[in-house]
Amino acid sequence: MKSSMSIARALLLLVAAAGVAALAQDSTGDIRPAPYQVAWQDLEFGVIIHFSTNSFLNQEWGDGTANPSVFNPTQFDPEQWMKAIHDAGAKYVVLVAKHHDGFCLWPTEQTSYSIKSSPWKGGKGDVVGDVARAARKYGLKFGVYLSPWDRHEPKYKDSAEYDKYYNAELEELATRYGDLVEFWLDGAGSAGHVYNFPKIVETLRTYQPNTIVFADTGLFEYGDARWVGNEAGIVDYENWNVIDRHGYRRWRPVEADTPLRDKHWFWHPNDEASLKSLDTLLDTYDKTVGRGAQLMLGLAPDNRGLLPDSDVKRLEEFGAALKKRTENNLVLRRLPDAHEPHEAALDGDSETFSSTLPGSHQGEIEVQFDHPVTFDHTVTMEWLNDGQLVEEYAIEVWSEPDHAWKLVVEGQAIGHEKIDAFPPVTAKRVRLDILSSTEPARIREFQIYDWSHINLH
Ligand code: FUL
Repeated sequence: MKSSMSIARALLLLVAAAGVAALAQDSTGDIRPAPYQVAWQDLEFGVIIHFSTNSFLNQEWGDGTANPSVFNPTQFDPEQWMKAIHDAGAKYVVLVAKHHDGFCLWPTEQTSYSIKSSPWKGGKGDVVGDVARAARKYGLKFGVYLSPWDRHEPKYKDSAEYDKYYNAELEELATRYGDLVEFWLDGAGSAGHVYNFPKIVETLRTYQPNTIVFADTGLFEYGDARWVGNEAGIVDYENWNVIDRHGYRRWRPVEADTPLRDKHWFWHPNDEASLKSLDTLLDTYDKTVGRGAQLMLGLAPDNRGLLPDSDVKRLEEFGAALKKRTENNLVLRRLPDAHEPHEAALDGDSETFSSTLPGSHQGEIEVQFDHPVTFDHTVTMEWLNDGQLVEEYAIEVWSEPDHAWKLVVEGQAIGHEKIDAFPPVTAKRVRLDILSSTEPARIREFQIYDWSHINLH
């Protein structure tokens, strides 16, 4: 059964109109994603950019006393950043518009502690505007990080006064720079401070109804996506999109943020040794995107206002390697089957999906070849609009001598995408075995690769 998403959506509408219980909500929350959440999950890979007074002062956390005069990049060129980001294969950019030191990268009317007071472009510049424009020029979506913790602003001492200040800053960002793909609500440094988060989210939503609010679990109820819990770029658990906090269940996909230069979000001089290797980046990708999460890679323009050449080169290598890995999907060389029931899961097109039989909680998607193929990775994707339905699955190969299916790998969550790695196996028949799904499984893609034999360097 070949289903296209648009047909499926139309069917869903019919089902909804008929009031069928399939669309029921959990009594404590909606356990399916909102459309803007699945759209965001499809982006898979984004970057977060840290560039501020810290970039000129060799520090990670400014204390809010830096003189704005230090901010003076001589070769500021966000298009150079965007080209590298685009080449890496990332789809969105979050710019830190204000970090914990309180220095604002746009000409805000709320404080003079901003680029207006810097020598850069005679105080007439707008980093946020320039970066947003450059991102869109390269087809990248744009979002912002506005640190709640503010170590400069005197109003910070008074929660109610600071809430007004923060809301006014947020309103500027939410109204001046077009659609925001993501808004980072970072909890760092804020322990003990009381914020009016309902009001903050209300301000954002008034102008940006479809922005993904990223929040750590402390701010769970306000977020649309959650922090992975580390900055190492690893999802180290079964990744379910629905999580529970005190009986409050919500669809909260995970985003894993990790910097390109180990442990450094801002640029530091003489720091090339911390640049992550291509192998590390690929491993990070497999442990984030390959475990159903978003990867958010931290990039740090230097004090010239450029991404360092070494970082640009690494980003290009990363993008080229990711591309090369997807070039030889062995499934596309399978034997044709006129009655292929799962063509849509095998067509290499993640815009289509195939369902297991109505009413079923199990099912198989089999691929046959005319000669044995050797492979060591599979990529499996679920269509999530109706929820994360697969609870347990296996990849198996047919053993001719034993006349039986042999287990290659077994897992639980698939989610947006699951990359499975295993020692090379050789077989003429391979199958994805859905061992348990809450409703008929919807599989967007089942792909088979031999990655250990391609040169990614
Ligand atoms: C953290 C911050 O404290 C770091 O400086 C950085 O901005 C990182 C992305 O988030 O919470």
